[in-house]
Amino acid sequence: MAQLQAYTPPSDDGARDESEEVSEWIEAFDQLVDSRNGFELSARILQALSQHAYDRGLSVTSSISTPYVNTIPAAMEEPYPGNRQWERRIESWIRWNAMAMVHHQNKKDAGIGGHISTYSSLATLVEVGFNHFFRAQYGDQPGDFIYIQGHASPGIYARAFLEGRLTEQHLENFRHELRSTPGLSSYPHPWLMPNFWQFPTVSMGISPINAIYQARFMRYLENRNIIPRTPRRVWAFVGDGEMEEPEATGSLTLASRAQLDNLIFVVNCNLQRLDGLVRGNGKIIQELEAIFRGAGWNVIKVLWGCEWDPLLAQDRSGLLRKRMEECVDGEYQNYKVRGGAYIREQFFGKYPELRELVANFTDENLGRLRYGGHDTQKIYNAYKHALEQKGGPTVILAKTVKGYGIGSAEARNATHQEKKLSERDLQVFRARFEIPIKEEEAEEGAFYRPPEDCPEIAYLKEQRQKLGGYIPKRSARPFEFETPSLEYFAEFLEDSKQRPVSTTMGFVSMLRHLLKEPKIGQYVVPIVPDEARTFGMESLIRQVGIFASQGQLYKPYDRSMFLYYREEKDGQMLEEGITEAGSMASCTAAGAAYCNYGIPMIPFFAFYSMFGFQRIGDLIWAFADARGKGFLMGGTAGRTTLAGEGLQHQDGHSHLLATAVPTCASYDPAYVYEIAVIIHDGIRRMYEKKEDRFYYITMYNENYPMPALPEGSREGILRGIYKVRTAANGKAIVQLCGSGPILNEALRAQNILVHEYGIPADVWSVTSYSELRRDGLEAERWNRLHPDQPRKRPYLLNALDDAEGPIVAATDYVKLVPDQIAHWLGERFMVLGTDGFGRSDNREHLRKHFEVNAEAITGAALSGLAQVGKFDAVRARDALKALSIDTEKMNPLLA
Ligand SMILES: Cc1ncc(C[n+]2csc(CCOP(=O)(O)OP(=O)(O)O)c2C)c(N)n1
Ligand SMILES: [Mg+2]
Repeated sequence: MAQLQAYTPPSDDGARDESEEVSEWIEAFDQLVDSRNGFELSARILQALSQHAYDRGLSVTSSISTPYVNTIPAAMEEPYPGNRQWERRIESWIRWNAMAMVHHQNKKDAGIGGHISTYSSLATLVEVGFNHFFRAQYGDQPGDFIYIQGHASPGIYARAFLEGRLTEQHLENFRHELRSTPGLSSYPHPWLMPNFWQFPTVSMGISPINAIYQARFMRYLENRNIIPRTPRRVWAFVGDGEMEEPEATGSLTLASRAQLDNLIFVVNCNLQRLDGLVRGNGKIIQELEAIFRGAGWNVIKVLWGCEWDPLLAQDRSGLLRKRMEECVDGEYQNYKVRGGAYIREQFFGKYPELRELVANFTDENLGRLRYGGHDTQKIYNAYKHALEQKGGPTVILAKTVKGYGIGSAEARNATHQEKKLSERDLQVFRARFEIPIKEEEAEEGAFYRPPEDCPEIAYLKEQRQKLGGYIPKRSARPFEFETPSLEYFAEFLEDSKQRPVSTTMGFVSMLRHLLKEPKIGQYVVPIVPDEARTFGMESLIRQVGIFASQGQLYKPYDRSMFLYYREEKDGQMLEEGITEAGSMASCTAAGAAYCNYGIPMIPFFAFYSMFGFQRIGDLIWAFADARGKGFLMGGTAGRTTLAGEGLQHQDGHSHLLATAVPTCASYDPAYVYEIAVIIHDGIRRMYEKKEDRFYYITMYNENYPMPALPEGSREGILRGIYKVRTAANGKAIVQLCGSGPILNEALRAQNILVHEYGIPADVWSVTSYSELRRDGLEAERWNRLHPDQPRKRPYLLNALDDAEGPIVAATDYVKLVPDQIAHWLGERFMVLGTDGFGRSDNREHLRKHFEVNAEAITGAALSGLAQVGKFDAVRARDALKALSIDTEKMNPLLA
């Protein structure tokens, strides 16, 4: 793309002479550009000159941002292909209805919220897309993916209303989802509107990063021949304020590295966010341009509408460009708020030449000089150019006005929060956009429903038909899926023949095995954020290769070794580098592929458990909203099992965070066979039974011999609890529960209790406190709502049916994790957990410190028995001493 370079005269004396000389050079250059093949030739000459200047020692590093004008010069634009008059009307009606929807609802139900001004600034940007670019899925056309600014949802609903997809009742029930009549969710949520919204976008930053990884995942599927290569695009409409989120900019270079020319960002640069300007003292568009260009993106700035073209054409001296460049966003906001007379004085008036330039303009006309983001012609050309771009992603930085057209709220700092318009503003709006409704109706904020047979509606429908139908639309496409039988996992259900192994090692072997499964192996997507070696997954790199869009451009130094670092164009593994957020975005693309692509991809995202839910919880929440499926594998789990790493690494609470995600089933298995049973059933439920859920499974790096799957334990493993070792010397009078490697501590405590104190104890593996809790709550709810029916009993109580005595639960997680079931067990229940900051030491000392070792469990059991009179209290006190428990030491919570 050729850039129109503006000359900025230096401000010191002597500028005149110099400027004449510069003008001569520019004139000569213009002749070159206008000559035959002049475009390419002049670009090459410039490059050569710049190289030569560099060689001569001149400091001419190329600037990372370009002048503050449109990237596409007016002379290079193509005429607009649509019916501008009809499109303007359609857009105006949508604007009106979107505004009326929010206005209405807040009059009816004060405080219900909603947003007017985001869509007001975005309308033309999305309308040009809807009318001319966004392809829907139909027949064998796969359809584009559109991520829309969450706060613009009223506009998207208003368009669907004109299209006849939503009724007036829907609009009337915006943010009233829980009534008997159909309602609309506040923002794009596939969970709430599963046939409409495809992508959750409203938490700032989530949409940009997810869109990037979506585009990359599309290439992954194409390169692996799972889907055909098509011209499908990912469009992401994001806010300029939203670009401040680290997630929004954090993965930009991936898009250029992976050459994602299927990706288009449109940043709605209305210069404002919620509280005020994004960059009052600077220019957000220039800053974003530098960021995107630095990250290797093709940047198209759409700043000025057509009304500016003749002015720029007359600007031979470059003074207008200079003025545009020197104003900061705070000033641009002033111009929009204060109007034409102010613009004349403050913008053009700074230089007599510029004042002269607009001498023929009325103040009103000056006030109507539009920004590029409200000009269909400019937007169309930018989109067209983006589609033609090859070899990398494009961002369109479109300058707009926040609250465009909403009268006294336009461009004000408070515009984001505007919910209701004054009567005057409603009338101004109605007049400005020529809404064909009566004054009284306008006062009410009534919806405008155009006659079904008017040419505009026929046009709107026809344009969408040409592009394949209506969007957004989410349709879970049917897919065939057959879960391999549990026998396929047989080797993981066996014991390890006394060989000490970790659950992580077991999982990795299982994953390798699954990748070889003839039918579903191809759908498995291993994802790691630079943690493959941590989890012993190097062999996987060799087995299926790392996906690299360009393959391997170098000969790896370790090529001769068996486990060399293998990168492939069609590699199956996603090695994301150090970005849990990016990895989760990949997991999201893969985990929703069953719906978006109709392919049952099964992500296994393995990460350091401490850097999962805690760090990227919001992305996981959005994954759940998107009805994502798959497995999140929390490695190096547990606050005392991961030795040495200390405070920032030792995870004792991810299970607590996981339990709050409604569609997440979280498990803390102790044995490899437990993992096998859980993964096998998970695949069956998610992909064969089509349940919208996903799994969080922790895996540890402690090695111990793995036993074989005990008969009859499958249901207990899945539901959350089963007995692993019954007391050998009579009926147990105390119950010990353990999870993960802490189960071994419970088993050791069982031995101490029997050998030292003659106490029989049963030991239980609790694979999931949260599943037990959910089941318990479900039974409780049913009982509460059906007081006259026979009571349902939680699985937990059935499992513990005749279990006697105190129940001691020990976990490598915080006490609140087991506490999830305390509710049903009353005073019998005693919890040992790892509340507090992690410490650097070995497992033995960590478990002693956190009071979760076998000694602590034994001590708790004896104390509990003493409480109920089944053990002598003084003997219990002495036992604690004998077990080396320091009863006066500081609580590890704050130690
Ligand atoms: C992670 C997150 N933080 C805060 C918010 C609250 N919020 C909603 S909209 C908004 C401002 C958005 O500004 P911008 O991205 O520029 O969009 P605009 O409405 O100006 O188009 C904020 C802070 C949010 N939705 N998500
Ligand atoms: Mg903004």
